[in-house]
Amino acid sequence: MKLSNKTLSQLPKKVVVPTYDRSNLKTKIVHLGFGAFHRAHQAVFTDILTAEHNSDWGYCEVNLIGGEKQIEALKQQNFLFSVCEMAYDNWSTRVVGVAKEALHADIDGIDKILAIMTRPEIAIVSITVTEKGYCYLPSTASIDTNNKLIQYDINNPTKPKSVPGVIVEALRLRKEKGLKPFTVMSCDNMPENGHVTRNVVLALAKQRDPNLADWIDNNVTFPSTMVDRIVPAVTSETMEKIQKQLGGIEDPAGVAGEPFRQWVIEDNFVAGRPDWQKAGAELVNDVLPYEEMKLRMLNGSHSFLAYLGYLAGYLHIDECMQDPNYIKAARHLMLQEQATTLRVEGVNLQAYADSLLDRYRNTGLKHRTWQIAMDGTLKLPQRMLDSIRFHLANNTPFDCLALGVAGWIRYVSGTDDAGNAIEVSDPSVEKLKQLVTTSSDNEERVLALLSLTHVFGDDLANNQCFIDKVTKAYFSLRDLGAKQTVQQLANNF
Ligand code: NAI
Ligand code: CS2
Repeated sequence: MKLSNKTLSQLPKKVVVPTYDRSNLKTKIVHLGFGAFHRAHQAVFTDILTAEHNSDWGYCEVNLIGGEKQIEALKQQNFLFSVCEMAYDNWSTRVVGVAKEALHADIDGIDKILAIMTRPEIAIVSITVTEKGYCYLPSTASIDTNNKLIQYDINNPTKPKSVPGVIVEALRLRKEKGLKPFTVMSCDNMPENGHVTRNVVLALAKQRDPNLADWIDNNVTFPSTMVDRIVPAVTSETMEKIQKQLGGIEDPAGVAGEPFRQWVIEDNFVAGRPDWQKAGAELVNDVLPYEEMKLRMLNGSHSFLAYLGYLAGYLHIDECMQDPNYIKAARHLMLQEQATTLRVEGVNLQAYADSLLDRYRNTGLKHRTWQIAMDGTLKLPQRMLDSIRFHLANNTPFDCLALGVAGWIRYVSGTDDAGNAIEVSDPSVEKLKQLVTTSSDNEERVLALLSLTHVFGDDLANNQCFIDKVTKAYFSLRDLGAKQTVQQLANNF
């Protein structure tokens, strides 16, 4: 039996279910990217707001690429889905009721999606589509005109496939109909994610019609957000546990994440917004200091643990936390090499670092190092390289960060320390493979990978101090393996 309005009453009593009248909800937000994270984060904030403060903000959930099953599941279960919180062995569950509609571009067609986005009452288009979805170049935060989806959208602007293309076409239709625009809110892990979104949307609009670009520039806002909740990809084991939580009822759209959640939002909305602050979000004028703190301390240490952990055979983050050297290195990276680069005020960064390590220890999460290691070409810049630039400019040490970059090079070279092949997943995977196969496993390999200027920029690709440090760390990884290299590094702290 599946989760639905009919089966709600059969759920175990401890499961929190929507007690509000769902028919009062109005679709005012279109969300692009009905992945694991959106369900456990923005949807939960909005659900709490509805349950506790009578909000009427409802969602149309959209997937453009991938995630067909989840959209189909939503449609079959009255748009209900469950979100479990995993605190070690102690799980709790909430059924979220704020989704009103759901569409998939490949199943329902892009016209239906655009039709909803051009309803007058749509006030916000929010986004969680991974860094890849923005079709941008991380070194410059500008649109990647070589991206296949962008090229397609330039030639087929009224049937777009990319996220920027869909937003541009929806805004064009709104302008044509004389409708007010909506706010575009990215909730992906990029620094100044609003700025990146604005850049790619404006660039594509300009290509099409400079007047449209001007209208968007003058009328649409792109607030930045800092988003945080660890929500690992759902495995069949997680699915079984979710079903157990639901007393045997199935929910193919269910997810499970850690209990912690944080959302800092730039308060810049052109057509109103839910009172998310009543559900625990923080509305601020400037999100960047918070974004940088989270991206460098959390995501930077995550990526460090992911590369060095995976190479050493640690398949999950909580396994890295069983190794005292990995803990020491991650804490050093957070406090000595990342916190020192930040401008956030009023946050106890030592307490923040310790709370992150505590979150990583959660054995309920089973967060795969492989999942975090993916898409490194789009993650390294904001997680490690901006801090490295700071250290180079200030002549301060960055041994952990250099080891993180070397770990990535070793990882994308395709073999772990036990000699097993690594399945590298990255939008630039073909280029990475080519660079690896045409370079020998020495300085040449390091230089080959660092020559990716869309990742490292011209500055780092040509900085001898950076190259030397990464090469030294790379040699240690190649000759001693990740465990011993991390141990040697940790011995110095
Ligand atoms: P997921 O794999 O469950 O979902 C990915 C979503 O992105 C799907 O809805 C898919 O349809 C969409 N997508 C992927 N590539 C796309 C493309 N090229 N164009 C359009 N849509 C595309 O991943 P999850 O866990 O939902 O994470 C998504 C993003 O959310 C992350 O990349 C990150 O930026 C952000 N995030 C995730 C957290 C987590 O712990 N899972 C926590 C904080 C932020
Ligand atoms: C992780 C993040 O997959 C990754 O790259 O570092 O998704 C991380 O779990 C979240 O940002 C936590 O908020």
